[in-house]
Amino acid sequence: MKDRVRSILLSLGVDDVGVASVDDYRSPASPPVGALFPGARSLIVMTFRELSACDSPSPQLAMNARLDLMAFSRSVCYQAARFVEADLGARVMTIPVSYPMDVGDPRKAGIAEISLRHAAVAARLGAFGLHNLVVHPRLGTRVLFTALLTDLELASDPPVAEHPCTGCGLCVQACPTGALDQPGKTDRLKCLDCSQPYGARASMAFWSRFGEASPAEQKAMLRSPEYLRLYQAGFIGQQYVCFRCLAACPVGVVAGGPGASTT
Ligand code: B12
Ligand code: SF4
Ligand code: SF4
Repeated sequence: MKDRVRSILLSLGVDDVGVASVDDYRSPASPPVGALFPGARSLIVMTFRELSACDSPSPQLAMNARLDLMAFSRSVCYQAARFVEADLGARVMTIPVSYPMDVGDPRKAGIAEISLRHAAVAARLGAFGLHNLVVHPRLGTRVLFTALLTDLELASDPPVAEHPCTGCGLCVQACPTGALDQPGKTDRLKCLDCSQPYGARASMAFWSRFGEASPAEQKAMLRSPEYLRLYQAGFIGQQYVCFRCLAACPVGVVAGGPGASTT
């Protein structure tokens, strides 16, 4: 059964697939799986390789590749879910790359329904590196994850042979805001302000200043680069302008090509 699921997912374009029994998924900050899907037994975790556009000095091109990957992985995840329901007769829920999240509840700030890093570790697709991201032994850290939560009973995959993070520290040094300086913890707000500068916090700051400005100042504010960037984010959705911890990790990256190519 597991081999059949794996081979269908690989044929859809997933770069690697791992399976975890729900009992092996341990993410202390996340909600219990049973509260999301009573009767869930397994997580099928999909790995998608980032393009080398994450090396680009152009945030627009780097983000465009991320949007491509998010659209592709969403489509593949949905197709995989339909296969599991229709062909295997199981119940299934799809886990998104990031959004939607419960952004209105301050107790859940930065916490998704399922932590895909913990799911990937449970599915033996890699291990946490010094940058608190998961490093895949072959594809490195330039990967995103999605997952299916299902009531199919599947055993966890065997563990990865070696810890893929060498401890070189390049990822921590690459972070422009020191968000990774404390081992095992990402400073969420430092990272957010740097990597997603057109998100909710920036929007709130803009509109607070707008409310207190004179009519002439308001007119100027609506023609400012700051407003135009927030406006674009409003219809594109969240935009990352920093990929440095992810791009700095040498694991799985072959030097010497036009940009970096992965094995
Ligand atoms: C919210 C969120 C964020 C928040 C972080 C909030 C947080 N503390 O997790 C912010 C905006 C800061 C963020 C930033 C980034 N994110 Co983000 N994010 C998410 C999201 C949507 C939810 C994460 C979550 O639920 N966290 C809550 C719980 C799990 O966190 P936690 O228990 O506190 O665990 C943390 C620590 O305790 C530590 N940790 C836990 N156990 C262990 C064990 C060891 C040994 C170590 C060393 C550390 C460690 O690592 C965790 C990270 O802080 C996930 C998608 C998802 N559904 O999982 C993507 C996700 C984690 N993000 C991802 C990425 C790529 C990024 C960025 C590079 C941005 C970008 N340009 O893409 C940066 C990297 C920041 C970094 N180096 O940590 C990827 C990671 C892929 C990978 N290879 O691991 C994910 C999985 C998206 C995806 N679908 O692939 N993200
Ligand atoms: S995404 Fe950028 S700001 Fe956030 S932790 Fe990584 S390097 Fe630092
Ligand atoms: S850059 Fe070095 S320390 Fe950071 S995750 Fe990769 S191998 Fe580990």
